Amino acid sequence: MTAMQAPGRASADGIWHNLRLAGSLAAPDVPVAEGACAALVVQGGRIAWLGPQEALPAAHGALPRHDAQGAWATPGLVDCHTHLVYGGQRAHEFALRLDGASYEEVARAGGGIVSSVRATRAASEDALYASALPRLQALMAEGVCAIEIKSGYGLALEHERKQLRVARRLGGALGITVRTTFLGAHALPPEYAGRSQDYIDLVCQQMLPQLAEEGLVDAVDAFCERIAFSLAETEQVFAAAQRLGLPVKLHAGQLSDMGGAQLAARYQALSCDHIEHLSPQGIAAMQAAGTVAVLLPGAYYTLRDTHLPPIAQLRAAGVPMAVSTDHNPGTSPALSLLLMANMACTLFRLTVPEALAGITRHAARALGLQDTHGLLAAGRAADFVLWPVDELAELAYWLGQRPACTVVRQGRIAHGTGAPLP
Ligand code: DI6
Ligand code: FE
Repeated sequence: MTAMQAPGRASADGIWHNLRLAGSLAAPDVPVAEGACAALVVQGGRIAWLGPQEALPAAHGALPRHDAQGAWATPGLVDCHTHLVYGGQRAHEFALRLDGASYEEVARAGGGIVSSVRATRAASEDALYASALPRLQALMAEGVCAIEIKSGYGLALEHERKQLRVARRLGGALGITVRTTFLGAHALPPEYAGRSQDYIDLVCQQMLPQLAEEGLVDAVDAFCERIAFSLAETEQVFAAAQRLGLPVKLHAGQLSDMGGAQLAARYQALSCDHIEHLSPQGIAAMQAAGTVAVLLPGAYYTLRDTHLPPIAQLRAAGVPMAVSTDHNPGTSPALSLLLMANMACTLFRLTVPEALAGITRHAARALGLQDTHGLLAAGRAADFVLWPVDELAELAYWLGQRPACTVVRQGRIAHGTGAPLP
């Protein structure tokens, strides 16, 4: 057994023993009873073996050992929907809404997304990087090992590029998997007022092809809503993405049901996000296309929404449900994925295993990372989190205090707030 090691120092190859596994977060062929004593072997930055401790193959016996001291192990958490890179903040809108203004009223009065666009355009790339860095670090301290970061506060080529470059830089600097999503069709920039089609042409014909060419785009998203873009405009963006071979996602049904889920499903969207307003036809289309439903309880809570997403129907249809922070300065200034898991349970009535699958397995799928992330399984990256809690349900239970954890990335202790772990 090794003594406590400093972050980043642990040898990558090794046996992590005396840990507990949740069945729903490990590969189905791992024969470990819920909470039984398990072991995990890391070799070459990957999980080489995972199973009941007593079945550990002798061949691995010589590797260094790390005693997890009975901690629960989960895959690295995945935050699959964020707008993490932006200028400024919008606390004044919070106050306006407390005074009775609605999100739509604030947006129509020149606040909302467009006010973050002004601040983002005014910020340098380095300033955007410096403001996003501690936000990402906060999420990572809680176990996030893969994250999606959208553009959409630039709304012009150079400013969308700036956001996406910052997202890539953050991934490189912090050693976390970052998936970038181009959200040029987030809102109509003020200089295109009354010329929505011209802006969509710009998005489809210039911004997206150019940014894709620069290797800055992993997926394409649009905001299909009465205060944003129509179904027909959204489809033009999807068609442009398809021409470039890029997967799509959609902000749909946040304020109203415009049929976005059916459109997204026709384009085999990775995910449909928000979906408080979603018809049975939308659910059926998502199920048939394998599109993930991304639930964003932080935005629901912040806007004091009362229209619940159709959880029971999604569950009955077998649509995978992910849970994410939707971190953004307007509707979800949330920097705790575990708090979102809590809210998904309390507000949306997800079960704890559903919420935990929502921030791991299904979130990975919403990013197209289902073969590498979100599950503890042999062959996958050795990204996992050790939680010295009595019950795994504590991850979704505590409010306003992070459970301690030790984050292991590529087999190395990346950081930890845990008790003297391994
Ligand atoms: N839906 C959201 O929740 C964020 N974007 C979107 O399309 C909010 C954007 C904002 O208000 O800044
Ligand atoms: Fe969003």
